[in-house]
Amino acid sequence: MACNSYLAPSPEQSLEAEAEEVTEPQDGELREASRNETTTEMHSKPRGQLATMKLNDTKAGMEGLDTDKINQIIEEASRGSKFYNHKKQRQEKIDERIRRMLELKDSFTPEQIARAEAQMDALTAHLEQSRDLSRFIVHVDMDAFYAAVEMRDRPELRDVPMAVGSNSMLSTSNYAARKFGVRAAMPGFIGRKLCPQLVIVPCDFDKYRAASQLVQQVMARYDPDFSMVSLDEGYLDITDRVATEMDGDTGDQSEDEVAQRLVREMRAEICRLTRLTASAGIAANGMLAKICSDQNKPDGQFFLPRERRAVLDFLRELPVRKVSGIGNVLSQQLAALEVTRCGELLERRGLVRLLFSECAQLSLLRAGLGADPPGVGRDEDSHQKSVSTETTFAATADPAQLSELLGELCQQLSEDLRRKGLRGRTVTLKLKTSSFVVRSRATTLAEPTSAAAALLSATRPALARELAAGEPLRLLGVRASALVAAEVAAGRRQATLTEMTGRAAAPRHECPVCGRTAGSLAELSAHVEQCLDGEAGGGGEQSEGRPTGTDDCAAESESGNGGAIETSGGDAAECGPTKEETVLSVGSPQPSSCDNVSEDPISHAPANGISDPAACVGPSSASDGDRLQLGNVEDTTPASAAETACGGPSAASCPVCGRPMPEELELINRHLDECLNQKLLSRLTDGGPVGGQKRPPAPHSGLPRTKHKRIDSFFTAVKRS
Ligand code: DCP
Ligand code: MG
Repeated sequence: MACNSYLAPSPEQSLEAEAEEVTEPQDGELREASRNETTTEMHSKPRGQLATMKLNDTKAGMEGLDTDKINQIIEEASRGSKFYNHKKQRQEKIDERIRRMLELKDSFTPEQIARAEAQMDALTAHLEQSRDLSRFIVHVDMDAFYAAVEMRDRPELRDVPMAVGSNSMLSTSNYAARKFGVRAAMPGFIGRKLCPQLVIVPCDFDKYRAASQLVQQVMARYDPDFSMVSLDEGYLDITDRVATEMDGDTGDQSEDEVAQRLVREMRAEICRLTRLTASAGIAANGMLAKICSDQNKPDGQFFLPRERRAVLDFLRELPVRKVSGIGNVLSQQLAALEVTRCGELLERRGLVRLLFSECAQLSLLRAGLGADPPGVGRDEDSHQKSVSTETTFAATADPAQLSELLGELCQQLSEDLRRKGLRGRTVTLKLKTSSFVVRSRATTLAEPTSAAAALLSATRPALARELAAGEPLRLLGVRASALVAAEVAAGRRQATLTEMTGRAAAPRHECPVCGRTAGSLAELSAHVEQCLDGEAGGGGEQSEGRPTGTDDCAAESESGNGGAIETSGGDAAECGPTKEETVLSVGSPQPSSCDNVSEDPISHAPANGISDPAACVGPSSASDGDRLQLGNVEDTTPASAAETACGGPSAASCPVCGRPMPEELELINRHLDECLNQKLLSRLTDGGPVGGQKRPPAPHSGLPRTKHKRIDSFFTAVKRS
């Protein structure tokens, strides 16, 4: 589809380009590097480089680059800057966390690992049983979106490497610039070091919003219930549309061929209407469709057959970084465990079980299996806890500029809320200072609103207070949470979003200790832990989210989205989120009238060990509990992961003893425990080695075996009567 000819000129062509003048960084980022500076050694990184600064070359258009050379230039260009110092501090914390993780890993006995694997196999069997391969889910993603809009409108930019943003931060780059290693979430001054002729143009959100509206018009024709997750990407379910076509005359085209043809037509229409190209992925669920839309970028599409075998084959060699939500930090942790490909997530599932939070375990398993519920886009909407928008800019303390920006953000948030038919009662101002400290200020209103003026008056005083402190800001964001449907808000009574989307009937999970209920298994298990430790105080009943105060830490640390879900971009958070988009903050906490300062996102890891609460992967993560109704699943059929991973049938038998398994996860876990203990006992009485080399028992870290056993034994969903 040759819609425009201005994508991806060769680097040679671009050498003739004239660099546009860009304002120097206002916060003195370009300082002379300190010669004596020591950098932290990291796993699998070139010597002396900060892993957290390494180029993420998994973005489309960045294949085959000399990453070592690029990383060296990035390192040299940024050393000594605030940006670099921030990254360095962050890397030290990541290193420390990985060091502790590896220490813990070395303390596990083979039996502990075998037990953990067996538990993951049971989870695998549940996921396999609920794997839905019946839908055609499409993920549409515009190519180099902001850059493509600028190139469309300014022909002189078409054949040169260019980026959109500022000398401090780039929002995106065109494909020509990507060949030099220039990409989104990179400071412009580093981009210029990589590509001296780089042209940087400022953002023009009105234009991007207008283009997005046109894209949405086209998408609506293929699925009226499509859902956008940012200005340039959205999900559709075209299953019904394909079925309708099949009822007509499609010649000898198969369902799969019809789906692909429809997507080609949709992309052509987008192109005609916007003069911009879109890429698309078609697969059985949103997680896979999103990965697929990146496969043939720019201006291409990729179809992944809706067959289990094909999905597993596709994922086996796929870099984990390609999975939405696996960002720099999590991928460093995984790399330390020798997991760089999705297939390895299945191979090392025992360690994943022992070392990561439950939310992350499940998400990583889903990523290895490609087994997500199909309706990702809509599912997110139905769980949606907040709507937000934010933008990064060159650091400034100019009150006029900042208040104008705040006005624009409130306007955009208002439009997003109205489009979704929602109003928010809690309005949060988020900001990042020039020294990368993230703060949020939340205000709870008397009435939920979607009005720009009300959003502005809720956030303006907080901004004024910040400005009085005098420190320049580099990011502003506004979030609406405590959402209600607009009709409900306007009517007689208030309903939660859950009620509005009909999810009130979903099973609740009852704590076996105190009898309170939680909205998801993840919440329940966190609660049970506290409850058993005698820590669960009052007021936590039927909590819908994590405690106040971790939202921004999640956004800062890994995902860029509250609730630890990155639905786009992949690593917007690497340099602080710069994506000007509507973020679906699924299952994220709802700050109420609080100020939250997050200077140290990493240190917010849960008390139960190493894992990062933000380390949830892909669109599925925050609603894990809701989606994995383990206690309600009938016909439990655990299979060995070896079988699962290599495509064998799911067996309803124990992966240890081969006998038929019970149906409830609680019973499965009990069976597995007994079974593994018996195996251990019989080996001991036979005098043989117990799973290889004998190790001393794990130190009392609070994380391994007993912990999981304790949590899992309560994994029973209790239907609310
Ligand atoms: N964006 C941003 N900051 C980021 C990432 C993205 O402001 N860190 C904005 C600019 C992008 C737009 O969001 O144009 C869409 O993001 P994508 O990740 O889809 O990137 P592009 O559309 O630019 O490129 P691609 O062709 O890889 O999709
Ligand atoms: Mg895009």
